Amino acid sequence: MYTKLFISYRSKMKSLLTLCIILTTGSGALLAQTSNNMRLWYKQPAAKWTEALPIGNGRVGAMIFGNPADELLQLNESSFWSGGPARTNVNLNGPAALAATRRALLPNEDYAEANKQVKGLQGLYTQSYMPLADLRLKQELGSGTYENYTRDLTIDKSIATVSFTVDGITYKREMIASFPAKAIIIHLTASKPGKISFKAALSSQVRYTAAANGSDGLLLKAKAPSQVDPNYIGYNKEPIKYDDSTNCRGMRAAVQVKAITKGGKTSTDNDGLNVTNADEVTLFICAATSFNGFDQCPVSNGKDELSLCNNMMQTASRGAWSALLAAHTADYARFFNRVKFNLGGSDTPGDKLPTNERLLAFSTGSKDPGFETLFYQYGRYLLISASRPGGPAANLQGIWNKELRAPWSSNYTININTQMNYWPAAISNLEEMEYPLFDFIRDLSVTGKVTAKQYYNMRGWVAHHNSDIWAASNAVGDIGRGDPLWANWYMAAPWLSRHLFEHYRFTQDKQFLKNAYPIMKGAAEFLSDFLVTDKNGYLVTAPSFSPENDYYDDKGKKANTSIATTMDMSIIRDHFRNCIEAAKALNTDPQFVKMLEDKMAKLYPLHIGKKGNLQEWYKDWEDVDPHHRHVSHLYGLHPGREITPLLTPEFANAARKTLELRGDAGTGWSLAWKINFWARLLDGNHAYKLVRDLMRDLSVSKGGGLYPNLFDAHPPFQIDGNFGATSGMTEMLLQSHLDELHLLPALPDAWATGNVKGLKARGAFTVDMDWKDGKLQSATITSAKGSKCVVRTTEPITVKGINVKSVKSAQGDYLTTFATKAGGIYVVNAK
Ligand code: FUC
Repeated sequence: MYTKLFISYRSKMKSLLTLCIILTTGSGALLAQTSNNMRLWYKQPAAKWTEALPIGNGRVGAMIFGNPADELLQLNESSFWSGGPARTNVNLNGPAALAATRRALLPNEDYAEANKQVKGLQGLYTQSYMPLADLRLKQELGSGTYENYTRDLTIDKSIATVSFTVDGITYKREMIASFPAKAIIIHLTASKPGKISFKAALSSQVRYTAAANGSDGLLLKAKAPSQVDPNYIGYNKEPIKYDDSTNCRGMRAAVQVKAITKGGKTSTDNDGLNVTNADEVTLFICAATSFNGFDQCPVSNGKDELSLCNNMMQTASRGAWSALLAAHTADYARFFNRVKFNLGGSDTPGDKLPTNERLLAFSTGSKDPGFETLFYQYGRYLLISASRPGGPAANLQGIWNKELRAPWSSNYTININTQMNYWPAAISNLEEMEYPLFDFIRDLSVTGKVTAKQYYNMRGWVAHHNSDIWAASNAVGDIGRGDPLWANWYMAAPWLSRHLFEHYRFTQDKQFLKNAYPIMKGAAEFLSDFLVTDKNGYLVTAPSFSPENDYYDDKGKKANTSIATTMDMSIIRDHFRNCIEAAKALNTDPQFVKMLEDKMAKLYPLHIGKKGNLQEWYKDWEDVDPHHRHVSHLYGLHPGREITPLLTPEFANAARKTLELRGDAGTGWSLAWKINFWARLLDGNHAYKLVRDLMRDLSVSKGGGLYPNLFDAHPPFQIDGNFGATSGMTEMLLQSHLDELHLLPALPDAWATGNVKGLKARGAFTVDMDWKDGKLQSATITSAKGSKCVVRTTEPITVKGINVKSVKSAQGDYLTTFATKAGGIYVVNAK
């Protein structure tokens, strides 16, 4: 998967792997550390998929139902998608459609006509992320009546356990998705010898064959559809198609299962794999696909999934369970343990209640800070489990999907959702988990260059609101059948590129920036070609959208195609600024910088509307839906850095007004975004209200909320809300987007006392903090690269061993500046 582009993180991964091996040998200590609070647990098997528990190693994932006599592991492999490499040349009418759209918009502002013409810029829909297979274990359990049932997921070790007693015998299944072993492993035990007997069988919803593989295993061969229509498209008779020819559409996949037993015996027949009277069983599950890169034919030039899967199985199944578990835990804990977050105090009802009941109690008002920190860490668990270097980026459902036509194709929705997946990565000390996103951006910049040329006849690269593993970059909509409201938005390239620049800001890794810069520049080239001058001399975008909202135009008509929406202009300002800073850091491209600076000065500015809100559109039009889930015009507040109460108080007040008018309600990810917004407005109590709103059982919440397995509900399940919440909660504790370490910027009253360890700040700093009664007590700042450190606090501070002066800022809090050394550790205390 890697190309030469991001060499610097490849070499980092090598040292990381070495470290994992070292840790593996000494992992006993790690195993002893599980905190009681770091688990989800239940008293009954999952009746629904959203009650099942997710495990994953970034590539293979499973949803575990935990039924004693009929266990189900619903399996996924992250590269298993329908279709094949993105099609080009499907619509060569783009440049003409763009010209017609622009004629309608400028200077006549005929928005209805523009809405019609802009459809001419659409191409095909993206492909869909596929479910892979189901593994069922029908276990023989004497009388069958079970008691003492529990199932849990321990998120600081990444292990799921099911245990129960039947006829006085205690049975246990421990399950892991191991990154080092490249396998899902189930370890079955019983409290009496010879009592483990079950039949294992594999099946799939896609085309497949399943057969015995020797006397101790199974092999499933699957084929993905050549085409899957999005679930919101109903006009095709055959929404799921297969192609058995050698066309490059429809990858292959293989799944192997193998049992290693102590005692008893194994056999296979037409119905599956039989294990009889074993004392202990280790069951291995490996999977591979023929996916060979976004631009490679997965059929004739596909990877050899059968031998890949077989090799993985050979290696994994050589290991003993205890060693496999230790290696897995060490590998996982290496990432997970970097951040600790405690809110102290009483954690009633805490872990004593099963998670579904705990969620209900919390939804109706219980104070349970331990539940908040569990949910925070669950976001980190999910990111480590769904996104590992070398694999694809986490999609709308991470890697967990049970449906052939999943909601919104379980694809990459890049008008917020995919980006939100990665908001917690850098700040919550999981920078490596973002590498798959960087690979994806690189791929998208390749297809996006073709799209920029074919559809717009412009330089650089462009990407629209949807993509897939094939890095589709065109506007979707089936060449004119989609609604421009969502289909035609084209600002994903600069939005995604900000992740590249932010990675540099966090790590100060110049080599990474050097590799990323051409991609950032390509996105800026497209924008600079795209900008046109309006009648007042401003540089504007036309057409322009504000995902996925519409407005009433001057004639009172509903429209969505606009000119210079606030989101467009905010993204462009943000991206040009990032490019300028990147070029300066690399000491390169002075002419390009000059061109960007010139254009920056002429961009259509932010406006405050008649209601005191930040204007969303070119003019102060009314929204069709004033409570719309997208709050795109606040891009400059978050994830951008243009609007802040500290430096642009007027716009910050307008942003606040916008949020008040929009209201707090929303889909899961919308609530999550609002946590981040309120944190950036430095209003901890309002941010906390949104945390509580998001952490509600669906039976209590009216919009977004949580399922019993704490997956975020749009509804339906969409994982971005989990990640966006972890990001927002981090932003409440530490912000650094203004190149200063703002400690406890939005601490809510409910989090009056606590501590956090291991958060990351721009400038390559790691920050630990302790606070009491709402006030910072002490902090430890570790500097990796020796950057200048500016600390913002509400009270003056001292820095041990350094003579510093806390200067009262214009905003009334204190700024303390000091030089750091690479590797230096600085202890800060409140005066
Ligand atoms: C965007 C959002 C929807 C949903 C979808 C996957 O289109 O507007 O709410 O999250 O992505």
